[in-house]
Amino acid sequence: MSERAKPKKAAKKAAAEGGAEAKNAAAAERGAKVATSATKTPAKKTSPSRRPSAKTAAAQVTAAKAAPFTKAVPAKKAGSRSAPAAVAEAQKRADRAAAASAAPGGDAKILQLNAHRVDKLDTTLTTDQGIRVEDTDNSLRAGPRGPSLLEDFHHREKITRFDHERIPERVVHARGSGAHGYFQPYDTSLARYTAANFLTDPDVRTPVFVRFSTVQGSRGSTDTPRDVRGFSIKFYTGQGVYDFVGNNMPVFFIQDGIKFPDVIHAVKPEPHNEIPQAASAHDTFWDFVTLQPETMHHVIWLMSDRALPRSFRTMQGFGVHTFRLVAADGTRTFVKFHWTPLAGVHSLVWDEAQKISGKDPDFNRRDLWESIEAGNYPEYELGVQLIAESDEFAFDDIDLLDSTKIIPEEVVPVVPVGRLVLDRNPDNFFAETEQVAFCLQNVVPGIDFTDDPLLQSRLFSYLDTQLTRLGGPNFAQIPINRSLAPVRNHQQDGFHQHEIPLGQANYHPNSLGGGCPVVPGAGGGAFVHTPEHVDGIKERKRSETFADHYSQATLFWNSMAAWEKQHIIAAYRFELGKVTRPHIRQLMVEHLNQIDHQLAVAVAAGIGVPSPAAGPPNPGRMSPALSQASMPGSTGVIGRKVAILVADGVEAASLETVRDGLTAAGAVVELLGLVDGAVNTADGAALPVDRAMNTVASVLYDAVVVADGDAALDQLVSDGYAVHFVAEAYKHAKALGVLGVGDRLVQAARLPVYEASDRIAGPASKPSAGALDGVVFLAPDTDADQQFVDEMVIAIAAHRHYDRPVDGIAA
Ligand code: HDE
Repeated sequence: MSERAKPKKAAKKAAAEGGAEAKNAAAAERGAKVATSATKTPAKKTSPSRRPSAKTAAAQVTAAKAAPFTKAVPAKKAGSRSAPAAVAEAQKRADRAAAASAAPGGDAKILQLNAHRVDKLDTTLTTDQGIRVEDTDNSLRAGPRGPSLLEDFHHREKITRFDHERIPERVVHARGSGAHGYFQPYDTSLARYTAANFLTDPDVRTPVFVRFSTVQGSRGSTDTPRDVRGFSIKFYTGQGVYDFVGNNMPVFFIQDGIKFPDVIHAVKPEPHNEIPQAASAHDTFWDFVTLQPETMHHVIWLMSDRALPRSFRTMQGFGVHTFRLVAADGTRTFVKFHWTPLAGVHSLVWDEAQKISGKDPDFNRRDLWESIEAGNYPEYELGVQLIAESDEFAFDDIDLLDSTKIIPEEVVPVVPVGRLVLDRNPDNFFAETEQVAFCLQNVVPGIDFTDDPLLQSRLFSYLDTQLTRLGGPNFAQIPINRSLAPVRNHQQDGFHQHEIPLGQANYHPNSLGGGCPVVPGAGGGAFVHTPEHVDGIKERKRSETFADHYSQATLFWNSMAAWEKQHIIAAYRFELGKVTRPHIRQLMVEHLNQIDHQLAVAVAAGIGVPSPAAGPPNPGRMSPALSQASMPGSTGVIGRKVAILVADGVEAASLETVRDGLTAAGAVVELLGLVDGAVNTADGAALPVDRAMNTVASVLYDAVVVADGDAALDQLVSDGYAVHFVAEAYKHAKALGVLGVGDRLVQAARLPVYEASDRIAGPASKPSAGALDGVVFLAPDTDADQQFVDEMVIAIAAHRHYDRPVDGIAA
């Protein structure tokens, strides 16, 4: 809607309507036709089983934390801080207009982006000025062998544009992958706590853009380093843009943002030689860590499997800080945000992660892209931990403002409130994923900050960094960053201004512009900073309540399954084993001794450091929810990748039963031949393969099946690549399916599979179909059936089988 179209007394009118522009939220900018009310699409509740229902959880909170939640807060009278009904209604309409309609491709953000999409199909090559180009392969020259001429504007423009294609990469989180989707609350249960409509109206589907990232590496670095993962979500709500900028770990290295440049300098490649890329296993990181013990809790998370997500689909997201929810009546509640993937929380093993870095450095990015293309939409449940403001000091050992601490779920349950679905890949990496600008300060009414000193520092940093990265202050106009709610203010000019503001009045207050844009005031749906009494002495001092740096690291360690503990020990040994200064290793062992003596002893034994004397006693407290074992997921084998190894002479019947059965269960199954093309089956048919084995590797799959057929096995057992493929998959604890004489490959790989179980003494006594530590056999001369497929599904869905004795396997 043009400003010019407004009547002179627009100010009065807009005020009377409580922000008339809000009605046009989604269509505002370019007259795009958007339904003004969203299709009713109640969210399906898909909460993982371990989650309490909103009701029971609320009851638990009440019981655990007592009254404040349950106290009915008297509704304020008209004229108080709560928005007038008309404003609320207008806001609701704006939300719905901004929300996605149920039809794919019909959401408001897509419509907004459509206006910027450029299709090159059936077009003619032009310069940036629209002048048709005669020839783009030969520069203008004085004769075919003569010098190029300066007047060749097409040549110069083409080269100049190329010279300036790069923008500065993000100073952290440079490597990332993005996807579009939507968020939808399950019900109105949060309405008591927040005025943010997108969290409380189950009819509203809010379009989102999500970017996952690693922290340490450069833009072109591998997807699978040992690292924290970023989990950022831009919500295009009817109340404006809300940015959630979180990580896949619920705590952070430092307590005060002023230390951020230090921790990042320490972990990034070292300054003198720019080595190592995307890795924390080097002296400067561990030097910093050992001298800054507040890092200990986050570092043990970093040493855990959480730092090696199998997929962006299989990792959690956390807001890390305590934020606030603010209800329409002003009631404030502390909140911690959790995202839990429906596919479960699953990780790679470290050896695998390192190999993937070479075999497919785009592993996580590719997985996200391919999952969405295949319709296996990544899905996450939003859960909240709610703490009444009056309970701020109710936790003896946790300061809510300290981002190195969690609140265990057993103390305050996580209440499921909605779901996030990623269902569309970006059209263009640079335009969307690279240019998206997340800013922690982008909040909408109903969400507010706390005094967490880490959070406060971030409130400055994100806007500031975009100025350099995106070349000026107008980055919010870049299509991927544009709000769906109307943007009207007197900010102006600067690099890359895309709008043409009309009228004379570029200041407030004004009469020349009819007083517009109107300042709606607290009652007009505006964001109001939560009023809070502040009193303090100006000083550089950290609160005493931030002093404990070890007890939650101990809590995390105690909560791990045995295999998780083994992986953590191995990770410390690996990382510290790369540290060249003995005094740093020594000091780290002393810190570990504060966390758990056995952990310290185990790590010391691997890095040539003397075993420490007994440390402080471990109180043994646990939080079972911290273990990945508690989050197997509910989507079975959907999206899991399975390789079937084949060669000429393969028995087709069993193979096809297994392939079709696993595909029907949602797995992505690929036939790998020794070479590409097709293999001849035992009955003489040509069976196309998907890839040659040497173009991939077992590390790129979740499970491996060895096909049946004597002639096929003759070839597979004499091919080192095939033998290694199976051995490596077994070593990495993956499900293995062995059809008939496929067992010969298991034996060629010298897998200790038979010794591994009491149930089976040796190959001769194999059951006709049976799983053994994730290895499922089919007896020779038997056709695979549904039972075999079902057992494979169970074995694959379990993700990994860490009880296997794998130390002796050379792979
Ligand atoms: Fe960030 N962080 N951060 N961070 N952060 C950035 O902003 C910063 C912190 C996180 O996909 C930068 O746009 C400071 C915690 C993610 O584009 C920068 C501090 C958490 C992303 C910045 C922190 C995060 C960033 C660099 C300490 C988890 C990627 C590029 C006070 C809750 C966003 C950019 C994307 C990116 C600053 C700590 C998450 C420099 C100063 C804690 C997911 O502004």
